[in-house]
Amino acid sequence: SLNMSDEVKKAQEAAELAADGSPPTIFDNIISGKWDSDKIHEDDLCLAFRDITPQAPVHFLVIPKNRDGLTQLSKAREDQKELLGHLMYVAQMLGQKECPDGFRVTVNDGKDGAQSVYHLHLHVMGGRQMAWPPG
Ligand code: IU
Repeated sequence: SLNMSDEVKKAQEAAELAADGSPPTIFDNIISGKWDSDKIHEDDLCLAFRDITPQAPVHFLVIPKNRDGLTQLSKAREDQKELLGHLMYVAQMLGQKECPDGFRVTVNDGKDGAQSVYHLHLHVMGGRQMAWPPG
């Protein structure tokens, strides 16, 4: 529609692209180091780096290094439960360090979730009073 925000439009285009064989995303270049990013954590399984368009004073993403079909949360397989738990554990570990008064962890899934990058990522946001409900 005419009122559709650019952000939602981008997410819808990305959803169509992802349905078509899930091409690699910009996050692969961040993982490989080909693209610069402000990394705050790295281990065998995941990487955390600051979002280039922060929505709060603290806003970083936690992503699996190996996407392995995890283009989005709803593609999770049973054998990935441990990895999913690790991502959430790292999110809270970094979150409470930077935001002792609390923080929000968000996963946008698919078109209606306004997901724009098809490589699973946990948003961690804080450093201010977050509002509810989200848009
Ligand atoms: P989403 O949940 O798929 O909409 O979130 C993607 C996020 O990735 C979004 O907040 C972007 O600002 C962020 N991001 C980034 O940090 N670096 C990039 O090079 C790109 C997107 I492209």
